[in-house]
Amino acid sequence: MENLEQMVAQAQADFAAAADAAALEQAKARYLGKSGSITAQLKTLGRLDADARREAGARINQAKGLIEQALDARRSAIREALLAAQLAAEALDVTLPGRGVGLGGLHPVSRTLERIENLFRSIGFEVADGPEIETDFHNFTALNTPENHPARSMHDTFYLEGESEVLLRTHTSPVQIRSMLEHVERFGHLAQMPELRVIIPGRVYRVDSDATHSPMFHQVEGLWVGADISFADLKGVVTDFLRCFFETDDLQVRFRPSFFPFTEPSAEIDVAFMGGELEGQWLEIAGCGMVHPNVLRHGGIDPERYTGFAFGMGPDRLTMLRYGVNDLRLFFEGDLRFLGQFR
Ligand code: 2U9
Repeated sequence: MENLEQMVAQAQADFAAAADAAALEQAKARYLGKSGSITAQLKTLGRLDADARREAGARINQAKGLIEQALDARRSAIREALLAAQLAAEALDVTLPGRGVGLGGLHPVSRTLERIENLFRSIGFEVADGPEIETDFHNFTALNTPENHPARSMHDTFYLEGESEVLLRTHTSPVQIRSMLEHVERFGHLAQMPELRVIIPGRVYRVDSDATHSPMFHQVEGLWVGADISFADLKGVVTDFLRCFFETDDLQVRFRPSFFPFTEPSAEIDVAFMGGELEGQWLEIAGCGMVHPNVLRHGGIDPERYTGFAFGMGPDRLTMLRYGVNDLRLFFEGDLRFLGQFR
């Protein structure tokens, strides 16, 4: 009979060296399998007499017990090591703060539009909108644009394919024409028509594309028509609006004579800030004027009885000035590191 103690020691060493469950099962077979060495020992018992068999049987079974114990211990150790590795791999630090879903915010130009709308609403203006695909009449003719005016050319205006009278509006002014016509239809039969006060924010289109011009951009236009509306009203409303918009009473505003087909007289509006980087510099930010009598007539309003003022500005540029941004393209690149600062 082989040395059982050596066999047990060898089995314990083999089991300890088995790196995984499969290697351990192979090692087990060498001792406890059908042709394993312990099994072979048990087979020799039949050849012994009763006393010797009892004595040898007890010793072999004790060795077998020790080997089975070592096997179980190694099995548990391998299972535990496997579990520990799995837990380590899937480790989750539940004490870390959550990443959060992140709330969206309004685009800075949308914030400017909301701000302009709210300021004008507070002095009795309505906000209106209208179609971006317009007729030549509403976009040009009703606005006193001469037949041969360069703005009407295909170099400056997008026309719908095969159409000479249907185009993408080049300003929001056609909505003002529509507003006047609607207003007259509603109230024109009265002896004294109520005042019309409306602002129109929206997208406009021009054939123009370079670093500082986009073929689509935004405009906000305003119109106030009534029995006694003067250029003084225009100056007061626009100056108050600009001081509220930029949140400073120290803003200088000047009206510089200009020309537009749809207003007479017309002016460019310049502002100068009293502090900051742009201190004292005149910056052109809008255009305005008294609505031309021909334009009032196209809107169904009698220019002998009513007058009105109108103005137009670019909210993209106003947003740059309000937030001190010096590159227009930043607004339209969609970079959240930039846009996230305006929440
Ligand atoms: C009607 C009558 C008159 C709107 C006006 C301007 C002057 C003007 C520009 C400013 C910046 C366009 O976006 S911009 O480039 N606009 O200079 N707009 S008066 O006049 C109107 C509009 C409608 C019925």
